[in-house]
Amino acid sequence: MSNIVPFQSIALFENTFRHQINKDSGKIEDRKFVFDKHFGDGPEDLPVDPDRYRLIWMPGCPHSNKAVITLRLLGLDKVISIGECGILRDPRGWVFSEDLGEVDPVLKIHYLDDAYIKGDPEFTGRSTVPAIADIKSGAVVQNEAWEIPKYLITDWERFHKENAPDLYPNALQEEIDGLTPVIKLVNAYACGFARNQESFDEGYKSYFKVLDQLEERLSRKRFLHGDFITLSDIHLFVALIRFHINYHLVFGVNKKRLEDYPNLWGYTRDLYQTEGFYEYTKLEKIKEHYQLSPHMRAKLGNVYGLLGVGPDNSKLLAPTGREKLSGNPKQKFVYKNSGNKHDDVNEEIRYLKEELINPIEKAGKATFQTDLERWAHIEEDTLKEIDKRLSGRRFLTGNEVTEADRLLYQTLLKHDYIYYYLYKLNFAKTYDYENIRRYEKDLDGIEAIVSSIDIEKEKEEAFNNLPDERNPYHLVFRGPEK
Ligand SMILES: N[C@@H](CCC(=O)N[C@@H](CS)C(=O)NCC(=O)O)C(=O)O
Repeated sequence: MSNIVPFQSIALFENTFRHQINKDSGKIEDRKFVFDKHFGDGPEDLPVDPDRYRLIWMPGCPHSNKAVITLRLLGLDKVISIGECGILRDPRGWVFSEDLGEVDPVLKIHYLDDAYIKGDPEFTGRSTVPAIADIKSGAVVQNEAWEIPKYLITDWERFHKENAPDLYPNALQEEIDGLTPVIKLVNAYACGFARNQESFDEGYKSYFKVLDQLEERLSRKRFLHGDFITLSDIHLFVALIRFHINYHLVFGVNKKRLEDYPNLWGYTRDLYQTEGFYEYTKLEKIKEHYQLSPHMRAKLGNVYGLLGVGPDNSKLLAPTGREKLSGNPKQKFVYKNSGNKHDDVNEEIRYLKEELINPIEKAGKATFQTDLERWAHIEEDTLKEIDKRLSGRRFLTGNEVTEADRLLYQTLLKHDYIYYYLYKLNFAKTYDYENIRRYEKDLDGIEAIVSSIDIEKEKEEAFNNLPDERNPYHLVFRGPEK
């Protein structure tokens, strides 16, 4: 996407903030957000229905980032789809500029604002991300940024993936809720958007005061509440990673860099290196959003639309050593006990069909990017879950080979030979998972299983059955080598 966008005047920028600026103090005040109903079973609640909602995010935005990380960690992308706005808004707000024809493929709108107006025809505020839209009506129904992650954890629990992490454990809820106002103080916008020196200085002081407190807290604990990642860490992470990439440079919170705080720096990297976090923390997009958005450029005086060259993000992947602070160094999450026994063959076949084969088929039919990502992630989750289970047992339901193993064996082969290539499900080969590899080798020695599938023939058919436009020269890939 081109970064050359019209430079908007500061007056236009101020106008878009009209509901947030207190004209007397020059400070940005909290707005009341219009769409803040709960999800639940009550008559006033938004129904907790699968396939009914679409979470709209914008990768630059910290609140969007935390909503999507939470959704992903819980495997809720199976029932709630994700739509993505481009990182540069125009005067009418967020645009689906990454999609074909710049139209969201599900809501069929160009501006997110149109979904806000469907939600409230009188709506005159700024349409913000994240926003959850009801696909049926096309209307935004929820946009409370600090609450969306919590709603996904609590109201949507019945749809969490198997063995989803417990991000808001009962025993910690009070502590987590108590820490939220502290995390809210990690607010670089107070400086970045300040309109006079006094409020800039006030914001600066309060920013580094809270960072000092958190630095100290994280010298004793791996994560904010101890050994495991919780909701609080998601809230803090999205603010710290932006401090590293942007706020220090362009918002003027420059007493220290994130790297100058050993604990906060290690902590941010520890989280960044966690699945669920890194896929949806798009570093380049974050950088471009803050530095090149017309309204930010106007405010920050980036007249020429230049982009800072740093920071060096390769450092984000270096080992952190923070596991030493944990009583459970190998585990970053605490899991709810799902109570699934997995010893019933029919139940196991149902599980494979629903959680593995169905997502694969949906991925194969995807016609737009966020849809492919969604089903690929679900397949990935299931393979990881199966890998975990196979660490404790020889076959799916125990020591005996069953129909379920036959189905899984065939699906794994097809994944590696066919779906990986034709459906672009290329996050891993099944043999990259240690326990699955052992399991496949084991089954390779069982004639009844091996003879149940001729994978070369299946592959040939899959390539040849593609419509002409998907395989214009009727080629069949020759690999992979067995
Ligand atoms: N609705 C949100 C606000 C979230 C928010 O401020 N999002 C920003 C992006 S990080 C936004 O969409 N701003 C609208 C704009 O810049 O036009 C809340 O509940 O706090």
